[in-house]
Amino acid sequence: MADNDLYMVYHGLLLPKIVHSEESLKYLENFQVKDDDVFAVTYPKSGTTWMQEILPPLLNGGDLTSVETIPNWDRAPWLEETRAALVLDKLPSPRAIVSHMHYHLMPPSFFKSKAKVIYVTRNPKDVIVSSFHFHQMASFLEDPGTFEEFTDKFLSGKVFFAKWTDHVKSWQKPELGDRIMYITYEEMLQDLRGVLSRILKFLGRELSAEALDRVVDHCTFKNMKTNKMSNYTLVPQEFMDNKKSPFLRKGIAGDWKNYFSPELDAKFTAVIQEEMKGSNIRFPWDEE
Ligand code: PPS
Repeated sequence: MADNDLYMVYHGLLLPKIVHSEESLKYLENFQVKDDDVFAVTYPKSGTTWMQEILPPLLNGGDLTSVETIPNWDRAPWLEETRAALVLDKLPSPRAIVSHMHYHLMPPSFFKSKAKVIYVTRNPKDVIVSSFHFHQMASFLEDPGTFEEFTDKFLSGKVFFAKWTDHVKSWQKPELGDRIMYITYEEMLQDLRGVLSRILKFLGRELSAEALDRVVDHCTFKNMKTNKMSNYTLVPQEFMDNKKSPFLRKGIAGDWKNYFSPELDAKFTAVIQEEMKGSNIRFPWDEE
């Protein structure tokens, strides 16, 4: 059972009460999406903070001021969180907005708008390792227990934002046409500049080669880790204890191999494969 003191339930999703409330979800439901809004949608631990670093400079001609002076949660706010009502209406357009929402829980105005979406996926095995450490360092999340216990919760969807497979499948929406672009965390690791060029093209924007180089350099793991506006060290230790596990922890692909026994790997893979059956989505990690 999930801890009622820590989580609220919204349309079947467990949401941490520290940043979600009845009011924040009403705000989401009534939110007026603008045609030039750009959303980065992710299942938690798939590259949200990275996109909060990438999108603002791509949308404002390469200016790094906002990523150097404004915390990530105010620079590209979560649509569903309590900060949204305080900052989103004041953000200059085009706005970068992030969300962990499943597709059908987006506000009605989203479906009528032309707003674009960048959907970022990460190997669920690395997602769960990242999430396991996050649950250990964040006092507003349930104690994850052992890695095996946490895997069971993850696979049964008894974690914040529910099942990874449901989230990913919910955003496979051909009707969104050229409003949506799919990228993976792993592609960003392999060729950040290439992915940023693709994002610029998708958004119909351009940057000089030098400006793009500066953004790419700023968004490397090494540089983000030392950026106070993005590494969560501004959050009091009682809420996030970066000494237990830094929020920007390892920033690599394949760390799951250090946590999964062969048996756990077989079980995890079988459940994910079964639930993804018939979805026609192929990910780079499926071949591993
Ligand atoms: S959250 O809580 O949903 O907002 O978390 P999210 O930001 O989606 O995911 C956190 C993981 O993303 C890693 N990260 C990066 N990896 C590589 N390069 C860059 N620049 C980068 N920025 C964030 C972060 O380290 C978390 O992954 P782990 O595996 O825990 O290191």
